Amino acid sequence: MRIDLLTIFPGYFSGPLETSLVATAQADGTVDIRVHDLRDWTTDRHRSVDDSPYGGGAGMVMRADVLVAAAESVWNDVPPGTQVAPPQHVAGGPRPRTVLLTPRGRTLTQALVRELAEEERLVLLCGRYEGIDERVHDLVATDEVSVGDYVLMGGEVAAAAIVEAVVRLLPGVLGNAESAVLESFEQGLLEHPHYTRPVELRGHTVPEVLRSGDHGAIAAWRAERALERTRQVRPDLLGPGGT
Ligand code: 6GU
Repeated sequence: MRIDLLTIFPGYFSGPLETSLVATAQADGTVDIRVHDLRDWTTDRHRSVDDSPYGGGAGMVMRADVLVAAAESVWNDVPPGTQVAPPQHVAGGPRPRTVLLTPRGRTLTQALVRELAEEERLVLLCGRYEGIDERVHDLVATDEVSVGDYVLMGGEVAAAAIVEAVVRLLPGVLGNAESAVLESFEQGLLEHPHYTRPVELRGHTVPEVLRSGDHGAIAAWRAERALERTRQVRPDLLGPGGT
């Protein structure tokens, strides 16, 4: 898979992309991640990616002309400044899945992550400032995604979250194929508790059943604990009635 990140803070991604399994997945060719600086598509002396809003009001708005030009270049894999004709065109087929990260998007779920992980290419466009010119929504984004009901200063953290969630589903990234399936949410529940050694710590002991060797009893205990935890913390995952 190839992932292109469009941001005004390219340096932000050096940590997340150079760490752990995401770094390994790039090194072994499982994923090709490219970070682009949106300012490379500006044409004015100040390299402005934002401007004041029509109609007035506080704050700045990200410019559609810069974002559309950047998306067209990245879609077609051509350098900044290259004209794409006709506009909006993508050589060789439909535009890649292009996700605009914005608090007004639909909330990221594991179901959407699974869907995104099936794509050949992903383009993640990080919003900044108070808003984004509506024509970016019209002309560029195939999806608009938020990572929760709170407001960040920009979409970079959200894009990094998508990269992690998607890359871990790519073939060969997780050592144990099972662990991708058994994690929280893949079964619609939060995870059961985990324990490793020592068996006793400051008076807290590992539940007897986990040391019993009775795999049926262990599976039943885990299922119960997962359900109990989900009821307590995320009853919404259980649907109406809480079953
Ligand atoms: Cl994607 N962007 C911003 N700015 N805030 C958010 C978000 C995204 N998701 C949740 N809050």
